Amino acid sequence: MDRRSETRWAALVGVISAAVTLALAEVAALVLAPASSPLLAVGSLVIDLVPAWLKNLVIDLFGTADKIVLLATLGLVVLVLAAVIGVLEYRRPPFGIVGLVLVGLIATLAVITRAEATTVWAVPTVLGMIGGVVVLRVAVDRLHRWSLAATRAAEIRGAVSAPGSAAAVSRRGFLTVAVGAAAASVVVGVAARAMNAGTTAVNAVRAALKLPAPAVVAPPIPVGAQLDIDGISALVTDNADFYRIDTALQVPVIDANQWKLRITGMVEEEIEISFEELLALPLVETYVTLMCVSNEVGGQLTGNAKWLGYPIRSLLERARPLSGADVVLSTSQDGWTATTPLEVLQDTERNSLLAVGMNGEALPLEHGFPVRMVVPGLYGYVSATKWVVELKVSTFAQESAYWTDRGWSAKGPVKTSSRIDVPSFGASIEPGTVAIAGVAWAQHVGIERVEVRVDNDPWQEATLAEPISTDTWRQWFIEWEATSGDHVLEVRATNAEGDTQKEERVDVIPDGAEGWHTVQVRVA
Ligand SMILES: Nc1nc2c(c(=O)[nH]1)N[C@H]1C(S)=C(S)[C@@H](COP(=O)(O)O)O[C@H]1N2
Ligand SMILES: [Mo]
Repeated sequence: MDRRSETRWAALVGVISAAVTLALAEVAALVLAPASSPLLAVGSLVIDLVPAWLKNLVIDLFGTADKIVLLATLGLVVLVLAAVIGVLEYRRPPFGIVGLVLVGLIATLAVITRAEATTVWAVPTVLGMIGGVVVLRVAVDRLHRWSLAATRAAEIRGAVSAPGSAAAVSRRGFLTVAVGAAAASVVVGVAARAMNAGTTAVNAVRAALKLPAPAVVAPPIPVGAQLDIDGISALVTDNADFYRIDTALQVPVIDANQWKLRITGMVEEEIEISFEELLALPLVETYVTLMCVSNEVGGQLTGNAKWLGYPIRSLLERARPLSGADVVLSTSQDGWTATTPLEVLQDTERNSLLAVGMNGEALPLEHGFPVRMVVPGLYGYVSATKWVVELKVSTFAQESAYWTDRGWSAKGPVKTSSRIDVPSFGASIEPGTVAIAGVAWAQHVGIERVEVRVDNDPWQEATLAEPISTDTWRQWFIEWEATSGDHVLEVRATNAEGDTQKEERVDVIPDGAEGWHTVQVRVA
């Protein structure tokens, strides 16, 4: 056997050992705790450690596919590391094993530093690592034997492929281990991963859940709020189409019957409330447009839904915040945090909800099942905590949160924005009467005016559809006589306080993008 094919086989052995490690860990995680799976824990650690600019870049480039990109990158890194470990163990034993143990220890560290982790969470990774070391050692031994026999056989010409020859026997010995380990780890690992991600049980609980009727029903959507224009954003976003942004590689799977929320910190009385108790309270239904601070001008990281929940201010009333408190630090099951101004949550004019329902169903798992926060007028990163389990009343001076630790502004009021939905960027259209249409929002303040400009002509005032409320986006349109040629369409909105969007582009960091959405079209 030549050196090159030896190296290739050794690299493959490394990859198989890694597969065994991961598969064993998945199986053990299945028994112990789904989130103790090392691959996801390392992924989550990477999410927490990458610098803010890189994270913003990834969200910018890949939007809601950011997690797939991360996992693919991680997979590639694992593949390369594994191949190197295989070759090392073959050429320079025991450095392959040393490498595998090192990587395993780093993964173990990643697992046990997760927010919900306990020390037993280390077990899957350590077990996997031991299995990987055994397979690595055995397979490398057999590869040596095969290589030796093959080289010897090559010296006695003709004997290479003779059945029963030493070369054939040792080759079979190697392949049995390699193929066996590879096949077993793929089958077992994939099955265990699927079951770990398995939200089956909780999905069943969710599907069986019957949400109570609201005590305060959302007023019916006004006639004329939804314009009949092809391509305009739906006034109410379907749950399936609703944007999703979070740091959770694996959606936290929470049994609603086990869920409780604690109100702690600077309060006269700490409170604990179960899901059942929450559902028994008089629930309020309200439309709120949610918005991500990472949304670029013209971006899609916003959606409007009908939420069902209990006003957070009423719970706070029970806990009685102490004077001097000015913030609520909310924490999710998986350790994500947000800081929300206390006065916003206590505002009697604003329905900040502990939400359990979204568009008539229980919250979808990826949107925070069983309970999340929804606060009109603030970006999601300072208010919309999904899978929420604790509200700590405190002070801004004492607390910081997930994104504010990473350079984003402590306060995050939504900025007045507008978006052209149709025609879409780069569209080719026929000359004649064309609708230019879209949505505009200034949550909790309201939209007063939307204007459109074509090719630097004077601004024209668009027709506004009826609003649902000041907490939701509002549709608008103008009719445009499109003439042949290339055109630039621009939009700007004015909120109910008379502030008009400024032209100057401002980046999303630290407190949200600014600028006019601009669309180029070609009229044929
Ligand atoms: N637990 C948790 N809640 C979270 C986040 C998160 O990463 N983890 N992201 C926040 C951000 S940045 C936004 S914009 C909204 C998005 O909510 P959605 O995914 O339901 O649209 O959730 C917020 N709540
Ligand atoms: Mo966000």
